Amino acid sequence: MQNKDNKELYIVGAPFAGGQGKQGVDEAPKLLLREGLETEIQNLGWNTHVSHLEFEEVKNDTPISNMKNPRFVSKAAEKVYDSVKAAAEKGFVLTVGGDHSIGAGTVAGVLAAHPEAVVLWIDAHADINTPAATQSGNIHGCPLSFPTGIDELPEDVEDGVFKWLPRKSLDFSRLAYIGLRDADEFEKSVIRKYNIAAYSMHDVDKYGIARVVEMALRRVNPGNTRPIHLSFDVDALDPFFAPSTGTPVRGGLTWREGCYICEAVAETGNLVAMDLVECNPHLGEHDEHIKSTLHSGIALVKSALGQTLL
Ligand SMILES: [Mn+2]
Repeated sequence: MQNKDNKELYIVGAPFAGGQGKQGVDEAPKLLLREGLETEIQNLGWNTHVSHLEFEEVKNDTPISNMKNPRFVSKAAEKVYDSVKAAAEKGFVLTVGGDHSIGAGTVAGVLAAHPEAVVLWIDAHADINTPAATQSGNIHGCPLSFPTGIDELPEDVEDGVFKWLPRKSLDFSRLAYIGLRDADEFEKSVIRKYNIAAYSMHDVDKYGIARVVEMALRRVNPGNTRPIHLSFDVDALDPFFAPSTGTPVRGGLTWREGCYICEAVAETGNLVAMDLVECNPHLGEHDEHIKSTLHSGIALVKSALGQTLL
Protein backbone atom coordinates (compact mmCIF):
# COMPACT_ATOMS: atom_id res chain seq x y z
CA MET A 1 0.00 0.00 0.00
CA GLN A 2 1.03 3.54 -0.64
CA ASN A 3 2.11 5.69 2.26
CA LYS A 4 -0.21 8.62 1.69
CA ASP A 5 1.99 11.06 3.62
CA ASN A 6 4.92 10.38 1.34
CA LYS A 7 5.06 13.31 -1.06
CA GLU A 8 8.46 12.48 -2.57
CA LEU A 9 8.17 12.18 -6.33
CA TYR A 10 10.90 10.93 -8.63
CA ILE A 11 10.77 11.99 -12.27
CA VAL A 12 12.82 9.55 -14.34
CA GLY A 13 13.50 10.98 -17.78
CA ALA A 14 13.90 8.09 -20.21
CA PRO A 15 14.76 9.66 -23.58
CA PHE A 16 14.73 6.44 -25.56
CA ALA A 17 13.65 6.00 -29.18
CA GLY A 18 15.12 2.57 -30.04
CA GLY A 19 11.89 0.64 -29.56
CA GLN A 20 10.44 1.99 -32.80
CA GLY A 21 11.58 3.65 -35.98
CA LYS A 22 10.89 7.37 -35.58
CA GLN A 23 13.36 9.84 -34.12
CA GLY A 24 12.14 12.61 -31.84
CA VAL A 25 10.33 10.68 -29.12
CA ASP A 26 13.60 10.84 -27.15
CA GLU A 27 13.28 14.62 -26.93
CA ALA A 28 10.01 14.50 -25.04
CA PRO A 29 11.30 14.36 -21.43
CA LYS A 30 13.30 17.59 -21.74
CA LEU A 31 10.50 19.35 -23.64
CA LEU A 32 7.84 18.30 -21.13
CA LEU A 33 10.00 19.71 -18.35
CA ARG A 34 10.54 22.89 -20.35
CA GLU A 35 6.77 23.19 -20.71
CA GLY A 36 6.44 23.19 -16.92
CA LEU A 37 5.89 19.56 -15.95
CA GLU A 38 7.97 19.72 -12.75
CA THR A 39 6.58 23.05 -11.54
CA GLU A 40 3.03 21.87 -12.12
CA ILE A 41 3.75 18.78 -10.03
CA GLN A 42 5.33 20.86 -7.27
CA ASN A 43 2.24 23.07 -7.25
CA LEU A 44 0.26 19.97 -6.31
CA GLY A 45 2.35 19.61 -3.14
CA TRP A 46 5.01 17.12 -4.23
CA ASN A 47 8.73 17.33 -3.55
CA THR A 48 10.30 16.52 -6.90
CA HIS A 49 13.60 14.83 -7.77
CA VAL A 50 14.57 14.75 -11.44
CA SER A 51 17.03 12.47 -13.19
CA HIS A 52 17.67 11.89 -16.87
CA LEU A 53 18.95 8.54 -18.04
CA GLU A 54 21.43 8.18 -20.88
CA PHE A 55 21.43 5.25 -23.23
CA GLU A 56 24.49 4.02 -25.07
CA GLU A 57 24.16 2.90 -28.67
CA VAL A 58 24.91 -0.76 -29.33
CA LYS A 59 26.90 -1.61 -32.43
CA ASN A 60 25.97 -4.52 -34.74
CA ASP A 61 22.60 -4.87 -33.04
CA THR A 62 21.21 -7.44 -35.46
CA PRO A 63 17.66 -8.76 -34.95
CA ILE A 64 16.96 -11.57 -32.50
CA SER A 65 13.81 -13.45 -33.42
CA ASN A 66 11.83 -10.61 -35.07
CA MET A 67 13.00 -7.91 -32.64
CA LYS A 68 14.83 -4.89 -34.02
CA ASN A 69 17.58 -3.34 -31.84
CA PRO A 70 17.19 -6.10 -29.24
CA ARG A 71 20.41 -5.43 -27.30
CA PHE A 72 19.94 -1.66 -27.30
CA VAL A 73 16.34 -1.91 -26.08
CA SER A 74 17.15 -4.56 -23.50
CA LYS A 75 20.02 -2.51 -22.05
CA ALA A 76 17.91 0.66 -21.99
CA ALA A 77 14.96 -1.05 -20.35
CA GLU A 78 17.31 -2.56 -17.76
CA LYS A 79 18.60 0.89 -16.92
CA VAL A 80 15.00 2.09 -16.58
CA TYR A 81 14.26 -0.93 -14.39
CA ASP A 82 17.12 -0.10 -12.00
CA SER A 83 16.09 3.56 -11.67
CA VAL A 84 12.38 2.86 -11.35
CA LYS A 85 12.93 0.14 -8.75
CA ALA A 86 15.15 2.41 -6.65
CA ALA A 87 12.74 5.35 -6.94
CA ALA A 88 9.62 3.27 -6.25
CA GLU A 89 11.18 2.10 -3.00
CA LYS A 90 11.41 5.73 -1.87
CA GLY A 91 8.29 7.38 -3.25
CA PHE A 92 6.13 7.96 -6.29
CA VAL A 93 7.88 7.37 -9.60
CA LEU A 94 6.92 9.14 -12.80
CA THR A 95 8.78 7.80 -15.82
CA VAL A 96 8.72 10.06 -18.84
CA GLY A 97 9.51 8.45 -22.21
CA GLY A 98 10.63 7.86 -24.68
CA ASP A 99 8.81 5.13 -26.53
CA HIS A 100 6.78 2.44 -24.79
CA SER A 101 9.54 -0.22 -24.94
CA ILE A 102 10.75 1.29 -21.67
CA GLY A 103 7.51 -0.11 -20.18
CA ALA A 104 9.25 -3.48 -19.86
CA GLY A 105 11.56 -1.76 -17.39
CA THR A 106 8.97 0.36 -15.60
CA VAL A 107 6.56 -2.54 -15.02
CA ALA A 108 9.34 -4.83 -13.80
CA GLY A 109 10.83 -2.04 -11.68
CA VAL A 110 7.54 -1.15 -10.01
CA LEU A 111 6.81 -4.84 -9.38
CA ALA A 112 10.26 -5.28 -7.82
CA ALA A 113 9.42 -2.55 -5.30
CA HIS A 114 5.70 -3.39 -5.01
CA PRO A 115 5.27 -7.11 -5.80
CA GLU A 116 1.49 -6.91 -5.33
CA ALA A 117 1.01 -4.07 -7.81
CA VAL A 118 -1.52 -4.09 -10.64
CA VAL A 119 -0.89 -2.46 -14.03
CA LEU A 120 -3.34 -0.28 -15.94
CA TRP A 121 -2.16 0.05 -19.54
CA ILE A 122 -3.88 2.96 -21.27
CA ASP A 123 -3.13 2.68 -24.97
CA ALA A 124 -4.51 2.38 -28.49
CA HIS A 125 -2.37 -0.76 -28.78
CA ALA A 126 -2.01 -3.83 -26.56
CA ASP A 127 1.84 -3.86 -26.64
CA ILE A 128 1.91 -7.56 -25.83
CA ASN A 129 3.40 -8.95 -29.02
CA THR A 130 6.12 -11.53 -28.48
CA PRO A 131 9.58 -11.34 -30.06
CA ALA A 132 8.47 -14.02 -32.53
CA ALA A 133 4.97 -12.66 -33.21
CA THR A 134 5.76 -9.00 -33.77
CA GLN A 135 5.17 -8.05 -37.40
CA SER A 136 6.90 -4.67 -37.22
CA GLY A 137 9.82 -5.86 -35.11
CA ASN A 138 9.45 -2.69 -33.03
CA ILE A 139 9.83 -3.59 -29.36
CA HIS A 140 7.54 -0.75 -28.24
CA GLY A 141 4.81 -3.20 -29.31
CA CYS A 142 6.18 -5.98 -27.09
CA PRO A 143 6.95 -4.70 -23.56
CA LEU A 144 4.19 -6.62 -21.77
CA SER A 145 5.30 -9.96 -23.20
CA PHE A 146 8.34 -9.98 -20.90
CA PRO A 147 6.94 -9.45 -17.35
CA THR A 148 3.97 -11.68 -18.19
CA GLY A 149 6.44 -14.36 -19.32
CA ILE A 150 4.98 -15.17 -22.75
CA ASP A 151 7.99 -13.88 -24.68
CA GLU A 152 9.41 -17.40 -25.24
CA LEU A 153 12.97 -16.17 -25.50
CA PRO A 154 15.25 -19.15 -24.91
CA GLU A 155 17.23 -19.40 -21.67
CA ASP A 156 20.49 -19.02 -23.55
CA VAL A 157 19.28 -16.05 -25.59
CA GLU A 158 22.04 -14.25 -27.44
CA ASP A 159 23.87 -11.64 -25.34
CA GLY A 160 21.46 -12.23 -22.46
CA VAL A 161 18.84 -10.01 -24.09
CA PHE A 162 16.01 -9.36 -21.58
CA LYS A 163 17.51 -11.99 -19.32
CA TRP A 164 17.66 -9.48 -16.46
CA LEU A 165 13.89 -9.15 -16.44
CA PRO A 166 12.04 -11.30 -13.85
CA ARG A 167 9.56 -13.38 -15.88
CA LYS A 168 5.98 -13.95 -14.77
CA SER A 169 6.23 -11.15 -12.21
CA LEU A 170 3.02 -9.76 -13.70
CA ASP A 171 0.08 -12.13 -13.50
CA PHE A 172 -2.51 -11.69 -16.25
CA SER A 173 -5.19 -11.21 -13.59
CA ARG A 174 -3.43 -7.99 -12.58
CA LEU A 175 -3.28 -6.32 -15.99
CA ALA A 176 -6.06 -4.15 -17.42
CA TYR A 177 -6.25 -2.22 -20.67
CA ILE A 178 -8.31 0.85 -21.48
CA GLY A 179 -8.53 2.57 -24.86
CA LEU A 180 -7.60 -0.30 -27.20
CA ARG A 181 -8.54 0.05 -30.86
CA ASP A 182 -5.62 -1.33 -32.82
CA ALA A 183 -4.74 -4.74 -31.36
CA ASP A 184 -3.53 -7.23 -33.96
CA GLU A 185 -4.85 -10.79 -34.31
CA PHE A 186 -2.06 -12.30 -32.22
CA GLU A 187 -2.69 -9.81 -29.40
CA LYS A 188 -6.44 -10.42 -29.53
CA SER A 189 -5.75 -14.13 -29.12
CA VAL A 190 -3.49 -13.44 -26.11
CA ILE A 191 -6.17 -11.27 -24.50
CA ARG A 192 -8.75 -14.04 -25.00
CA LYS A 193 -6.46 -16.90 -23.99
CA TYR A 194 -5.42 -15.33 -20.70
CA ASN A 195 -8.73 -13.59 -20.07
CA ILE A 196 -7.07 -10.19 -19.66
CA ALA A 197 -9.31 -7.31 -18.51
CA ALA A 198 -9.38 -5.35 -21.76
CA TYR A 199 -11.66 -2.37 -22.38
CA SER A 200 -11.58 -1.10 -25.94
CA MET A 201 -13.00 2.13 -27.29
CA HIS A 202 -16.13 0.10 -28.04
CA ASP A 203 -16.55 -0.36 -24.28
CA VAL A 204 -15.87 3.31 -23.64
CA ASP A 205 -18.61 4.18 -26.14
CA LYS A 206 -20.99 1.62 -24.68
CA TYR A 207 -20.56 2.15 -20.94
CA GLY A 208 -18.94 5.55 -20.62
CA ILE A 209 -15.49 6.15 -19.20
CA ALA A 210 -16.56 6.15 -15.51
CA ARG A 211 -18.02 2.65 -15.67
CA VAL A 212 -15.09 1.37 -17.70
CA VAL A 213 -12.57 2.54 -15.10
CA GLU A 214 -14.75 1.11 -12.34
CA MET A 215 -15.00 -2.26 -14.13
CA ALA A 216 -11.27 -2.36 -14.87
CA LEU A 217 -10.36 -1.62 -11.26
CA ARG A 218 -12.89 -4.13 -9.94
CA ARG A 219 -11.39 -6.83 -12.16
CA VAL A 220 -7.74 -6.32 -11.26
CA ASN A 221 -7.93 -4.70 -7.85
CA PRO A 222 -11.07 -5.83 -6.05
CA GLY A 223 -11.20 -4.35 -2.57
CA ASN A 224 -8.71 -1.68 -3.68
CA THR A 225 -5.91 -3.23 -1.66
CA ARG A 226 -3.09 -3.32 -4.21
CA PRO A 227 -0.74 -0.57 -5.39
CA ILE A 228 -1.41 0.66 -8.94
CA HIS A 229 0.99 1.38 -11.79
CA LEU A 230 -0.57 3.52 -14.53
CA SER A 231 1.21 3.27 -17.87
CA PHE A 232 -0.23 5.96 -20.14
CA ASP A 233 0.64 5.97 -23.83
CA VAL A 234 -0.39 9.35 -25.20
CA ASP A 235 -1.67 7.55 -28.33
CA ALA A 236 -4.59 6.34 -26.21
CA LEU A 237 -5.92 9.86 -26.69
CA ASP A 238 -7.56 10.69 -29.98
CA PRO A 239 -5.06 12.25 -32.43
CA PHE A 240 -7.17 15.42 -32.20
CA PHE A 241 -5.76 15.89 -28.67
CA ALA A 242 -2.37 14.22 -29.12
CA PRO A 243 -1.36 14.40 -32.79
CA SER A 244 2.41 14.29 -32.22
CA THR A 245 2.87 10.59 -31.60
CA GLY A 246 4.42 7.75 -33.58
CA THR A 247 1.42 5.49 -34.16
CA PRO A 248 -1.75 7.62 -33.99
CA VAL A 249 -5.09 5.82 -34.37
CA ARG A 250 -8.39 7.61 -34.91
CA GLY A 251 -11.32 7.15 -32.57
CA GLY A 252 -9.49 7.52 -29.27
CA LEU A 253 -10.15 8.95 -25.83
CA THR A 254 -11.08 12.58 -25.49
CA TRP A 255 -8.96 14.89 -23.35
CA ARG A 256 -11.51 14.65 -20.55
CA GLU A 257 -11.79 10.87 -20.77
CA GLY A 258 -8.00 10.62 -20.47
CA CYS A 259 -7.94 12.99 -17.52
CA TYR A 260 -10.89 11.19 -15.94
CA ILE A 261 -9.01 7.87 -15.96
CA CYS A 262 -6.11 9.54 -14.15
CA GLU A 263 -8.38 11.33 -11.66
CA ALA A 264 -10.29 8.15 -10.86
CA VAL A 265 -7.09 6.18 -10.34
CA ALA A 266 -5.73 8.98 -8.12
CA GLU A 267 -8.93 8.81 -6.06
CA THR A 268 -8.18 5.19 -5.14
CA GLY A 269 -5.25 6.49 -3.06
CA ASN A 270 -3.17 3.55 -4.30
CA LEU A 271 -1.38 4.96 -7.32
CA VAL A 272 2.39 4.49 -6.83
CA ALA A 273 3.79 4.96 -10.32
CA MET A 274 2.96 6.41 -13.72
CA ASP A 275 4.53 6.32 -17.16
CA LEU A 276 3.92 8.96 -19.80
CA VAL A 277 5.23 7.80 -23.16
CA GLU A 278 5.21 8.30 -26.93
CA CYS A 279 5.02 12.11 -27.18
CA ASN A 280 7.08 12.82 -30.30
CA PRO A 281 7.79 16.51 -30.91
CA HIS A 282 9.19 15.77 -34.38
CA LEU A 283 5.77 14.66 -35.56
CA GLY A 284 2.73 16.79 -36.23
CA GLU A 285 2.14 19.35 -38.93
CA HIS A 286 2.90 22.49 -36.95
CA ASP A 287 3.92 23.82 -33.54
CA GLU A 288 0.35 23.79 -32.25
CA HIS A 289 0.25 20.01 -32.70
CA ILE A 290 3.41 19.59 -30.65
CA LYS A 291 2.25 21.98 -27.93
CA SER A 292 -1.16 20.39 -27.63
CA THR A 293 0.38 16.92 -27.36
CA LEU A 294 2.81 18.01 -24.64
CA HIS A 295 0.06 19.83 -22.77
CA SER A 296 -2.24 16.81 -22.99
CA GLY A 297 0.56 14.79 -21.40
CA ILE A 298 1.05 17.32 -18.61
CA ALA A 299 -2.71 17.41 -17.96
CA LEU A 300 -2.78 13.61 -17.60
CA VAL A 301 0.09 13.67 -15.11
CA LYS A 302 -1.53 16.44 -13.04
CA SER A 303 -4.82 14.55 -12.99
CA ALA A 304 -3.02 11.47 -11.70
CA LEU A 305 -1.17 13.43 -9.03
CA GLY A 306 -4.10 15.00 -7.26
CA GLN A 307 -5.39 17.87 -9.36
CA THR A 308 -9.16 18.08 -9.20
CA LEU A 309 -11.51 20.35 -11.15
CA LEU A 310 -13.12 21.76 -8.00
MN1 LIG B 1 2.02 1.78 -26.14
